[in-house]
Amino acid sequence: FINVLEKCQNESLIVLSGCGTSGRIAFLLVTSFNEMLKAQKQKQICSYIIAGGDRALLTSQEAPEDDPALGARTLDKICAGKKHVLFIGISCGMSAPFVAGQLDFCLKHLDVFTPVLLGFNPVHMAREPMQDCSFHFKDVAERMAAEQRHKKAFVLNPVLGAEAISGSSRMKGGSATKIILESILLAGHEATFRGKRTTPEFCHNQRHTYDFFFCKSFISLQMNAHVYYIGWQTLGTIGLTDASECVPTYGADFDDIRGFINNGFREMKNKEGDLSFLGPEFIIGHKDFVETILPSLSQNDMMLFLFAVNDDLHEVTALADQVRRRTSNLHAIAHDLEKFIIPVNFKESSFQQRQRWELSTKWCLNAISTGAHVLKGKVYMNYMIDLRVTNSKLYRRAISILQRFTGCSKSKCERALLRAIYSTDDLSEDMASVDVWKHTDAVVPTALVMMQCGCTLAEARHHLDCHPVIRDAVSACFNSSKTKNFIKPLDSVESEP
Ligand code: S6P
Repeated sequence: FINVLEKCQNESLIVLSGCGTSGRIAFLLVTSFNEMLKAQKQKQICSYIIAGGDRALLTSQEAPEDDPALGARTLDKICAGKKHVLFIGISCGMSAPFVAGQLDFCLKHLDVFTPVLLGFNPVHMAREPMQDCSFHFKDVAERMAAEQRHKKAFVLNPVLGAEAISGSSRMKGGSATKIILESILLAGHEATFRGKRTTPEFCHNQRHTYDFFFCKSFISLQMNAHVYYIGWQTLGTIGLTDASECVPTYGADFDDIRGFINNGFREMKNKEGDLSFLGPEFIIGHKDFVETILPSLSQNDMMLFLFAVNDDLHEVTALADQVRRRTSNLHAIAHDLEKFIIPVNFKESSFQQRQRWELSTKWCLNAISTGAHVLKGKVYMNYMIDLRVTNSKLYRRAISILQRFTGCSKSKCERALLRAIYSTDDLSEDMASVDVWKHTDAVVPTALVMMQCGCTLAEARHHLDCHPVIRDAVSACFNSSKTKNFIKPLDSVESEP
């Protein structure tokens, strides 16, 4: 890192890249770090890549994650003309083909690139075969580890307790990614420009706020109302990120939980600029909120303001006044300077302070949206069974969830999943051979019910329709499957109370 910063800065670049949440964290870190460099009148030397481009900052774009060639091409393009590139590829599960393609590209051009892999699995557990590709993630990770011996490449893969066991990067590695890369960026910067070594100090978890907030947010979701995060500066980005993750992870609608940021895309400072023309999911400014959401805001909708004491508090108060006229269901995660007494030897810069606020806000929002979806019944026995099967990773995850609950073979589970995906009880041979994971319907619960009860697709769907809460539908299926024919013929099923 220091090497890249010290070299001629016009010829050097630091690139952070990832898919989904890993790409969103890359974006947040790069924009914040560049802002800090700009404030210090230094060259903004960092750049981010997110699979699927800037639209993936706000919406789930899981399919480009499967394309290693696209990853390599995108990296090649942004590094054109550079002589020294520090590339940090982030894949929490050490699985994303997009990132593997980039690391492979770097390994072939070690004269220019210093590749770093950040993930939370041991190298031997990195993902094996990849679709349409002559190499796979494990192979790339092993080549990285081999180059590490010569200090040509680096693998950062701490296995951090719960980081490795959750099914979603927002919980699995997003926070650790942020902590580790912030430490590296800041420590490298301090060492280069100030000649000192630093160890950033991290914040406390504001856990006491969680219970209250996620009960409130659950009530809103359960009543088919909404949760709105209204954030300022990077806290707005944290809100947007948390909201966008709920769609692929819980099969949520994009407007169940939504984020808004002051000044919209101007504040985001993303590469592709204003994307609001792409549709309602890309309407993100406070002004947009006031114009499009506020007039129909109800008492059941939950409002959560995210700001710090150094944000424009007049603006915060003015917006809060407007909201209060429509609902009293208004809450805030507000960061203040006074409340913490930080010992002298832990004195932090304003940049570090902001990082601490971002991290604690991320934890609060992850807990709030996770808690709300758990209470809403989107999780069964700790598994997020209502996931969207939109890429190869999620396709595999869906099959392994089916295996775990039914105890059936992989091929039997895959066939049930395909029946649900193609909406048919009669699978043809070629149905299994195309990119099936480009489907966005929530199909895992349907396949689970079909398998557990040995019923048809129509009967499984009817069973799910009778139980609007997914967890109840699956529990009922497992509790009753000992009783043969528990799913009654379609025309004799009574409606649920
Ligand atoms: C978010 C969700 C995905 C991942 C993405 C990258 O909660 O789990 O969007 O962020 O698939 O995963 P990874 O393991 O390569 O960082």
